[in-house]
Amino acid sequence: MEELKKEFEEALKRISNQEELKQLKAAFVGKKGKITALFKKLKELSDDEKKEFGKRINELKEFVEEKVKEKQDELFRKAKLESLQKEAIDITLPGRTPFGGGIHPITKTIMEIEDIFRSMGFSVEVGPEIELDLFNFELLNIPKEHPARDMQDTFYINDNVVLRTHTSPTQIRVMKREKPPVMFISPGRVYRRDSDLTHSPMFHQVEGLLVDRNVRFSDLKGVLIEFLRKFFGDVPVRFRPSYFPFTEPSAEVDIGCVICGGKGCRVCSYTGYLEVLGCGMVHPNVLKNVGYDTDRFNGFAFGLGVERFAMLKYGIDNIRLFFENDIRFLEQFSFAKGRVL
Ligand code: 2NL
Repeated sequence: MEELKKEFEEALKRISNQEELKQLKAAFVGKKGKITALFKKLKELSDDEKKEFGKRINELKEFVEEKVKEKQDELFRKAKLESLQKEAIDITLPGRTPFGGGIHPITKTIMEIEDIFRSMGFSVEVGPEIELDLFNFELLNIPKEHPARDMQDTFYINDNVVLRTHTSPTQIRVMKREKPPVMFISPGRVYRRDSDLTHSPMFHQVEGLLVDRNVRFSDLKGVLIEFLRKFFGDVPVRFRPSYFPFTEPSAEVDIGCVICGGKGCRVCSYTGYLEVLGCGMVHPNVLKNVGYDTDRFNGFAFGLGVERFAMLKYGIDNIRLFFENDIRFLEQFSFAKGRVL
């Protein structure tokens, strides 16, 4: 037994992992173990000897089991420590900057236009994109034979319902709801059956309307020149006579080309000017159609295309970029772009 104990202690010193320990344990106290074998020899002894030897074998067995348990704990602690050291991560490394999302350039442009007009006292009104033909055309003094009403140009839901082709019907709704004076802009999506390099079937407009007593064309000029200078900076502005069914007189507004500075380039077709707005004094028929008294009230209105404003402001040369949602385009408007957190 003393030899067995020494043999066990020597073997235990050489154990370096759980597998070896398991084998060692089996070799001594397992079913076919050396100590287990001693128990089988007990029956060859007398009763007194049995008692004495039985006790000592049991003590040896308990000793071995105790040492195995200690070794097991030691091996476990060692393995745990090793894996902790091996899997350690350096938490002092700076993290990668996540993309923070951003505001779409069209939304950004609408927000900026809204801010400028709010600063001048205009409020903001929105309306439905699915509209009555009555509000989209009829009450705006657009006659039945007008080309804009053609199936070729307008998305018809049925004879009386269309996808709005401009945001003017929202202005009709507000005027029918509120007594004059009114002073607001209406931004939003509009739809036309047009799709090529420079046209998208869905695009965005901002229209403005002011109705009050004694409104003059010079009021319209003052508001639009102030707006354009706030949006584009210090640029030349010029008004040219034009025609719209819902305004009389009507004008189109040009600014000096923001791409070439007026020298002439492809964007301004070598004219030095860019057309950016349509406007005019609200046609008396439109005011009458919403129940306004044209002896006491008149007004001005204007409309602009948001995509065009955004393209000129951010130097974008293709309208499709706004609608393709290519991440490489959009991330240039992301909050976190180029910023280290
Ligand atoms: C353009 C031209 C314009 C209006 C829109 C308007 C609205 C009402 C009454 C009268 Cl309710 N006029 N809107 C007036 C003149 C021009 O837009 O070139 N838009 C992109």
